[in-house]
Amino acid sequence: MKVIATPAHAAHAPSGELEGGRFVPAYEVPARVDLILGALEAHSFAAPEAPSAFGEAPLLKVHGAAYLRFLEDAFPAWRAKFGDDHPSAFPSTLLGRHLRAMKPRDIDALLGYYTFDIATPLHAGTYGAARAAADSALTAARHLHEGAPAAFALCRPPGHHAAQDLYGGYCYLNNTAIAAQWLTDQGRRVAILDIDGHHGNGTQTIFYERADVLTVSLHGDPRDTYPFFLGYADETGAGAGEGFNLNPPLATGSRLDAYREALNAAIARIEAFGPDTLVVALGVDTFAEDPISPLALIEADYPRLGAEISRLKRPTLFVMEGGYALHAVGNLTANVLLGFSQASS
Ligand code: SP5
Ligand code: ZN
Repeated sequence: MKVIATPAHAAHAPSGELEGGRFVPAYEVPARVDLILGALEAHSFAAPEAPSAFGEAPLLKVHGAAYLRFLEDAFPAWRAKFGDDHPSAFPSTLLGRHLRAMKPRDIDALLGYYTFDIATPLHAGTYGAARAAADSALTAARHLHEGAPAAFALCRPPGHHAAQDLYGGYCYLNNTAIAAQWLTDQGRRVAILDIDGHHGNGTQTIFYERADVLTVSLHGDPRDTYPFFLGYADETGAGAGEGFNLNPPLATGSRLDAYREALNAAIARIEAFGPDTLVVALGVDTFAEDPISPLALIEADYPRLGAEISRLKRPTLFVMEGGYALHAVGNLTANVLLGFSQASS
């Protein structure tokens, strides 16, 4: 399987995030990529290939131009306002209910205009790393389009919580959606299966009113789990997209038996959609020992996830999303890919 990765992710190195009203060590850290690369090497995957630069055009098919400019300029503006001893940009005000979506000039407020949480840090290197991650997803997508049966984009920062003009959940550019859109633009029929433990709210929102891309997300019950405000079973799409979004319900704490029921429903819906290409938003924060996981899968379950996905028998692009149990993230990720490859051959 082709693996696309780049050291450029390391420029995004959050020192911490806000949790429970306190500044705690960040969960989404550069070591995640190194650990996954180490596991891939140990399992004899081919050496990773660096991404090519695709420029802004494929990003603009998914994200707004003003949003991209904001991401690029936010940290310099933050630094200009607060100085060097404020290394993490976080908003102090969010655009909540009963307020007007007026775009503020103040950088502190502008962060709150473009995000939906206060736990996603923006740093000096964030935009460059996010661009490199999107390029990784696009490069892997191009391999698929050129005939590779499977490819893995080791993206960091992740992307599935980011919508057209919204960041959050450690995500800035939606790598999965950008790759899916690019493949669609090449004339392919794409289904997205999101197996990160959190709802892929950004991906859902981006394609919500479209029938040409199917979005399916398996995740912990949003009543208990981030992102809380989207990801319910009655979100089935809107307008032309009605019927083209699926969130099979999964109880908090689910193990493999319950998980596979939801996965089977997802696979049946994807089969009925009849895609020629599958994009998997691959998060491994479904792991019982993950520090922010709502689900309870164990290590032995991960090859089975890959094997189940291979039943669809489609060219498959895996795009890395979450997974924060540092002692296991490498093996869990490699095991999904191995399970897929072994069942495919
Ligand atoms: C890509 C991805 O997996 N993003 C996840 C973002 C979750 N952000 C909120 C984290 C809050 C963690 N609080 C849970 C505490 C349980 N000990
Ligand atoms: Zn997640």
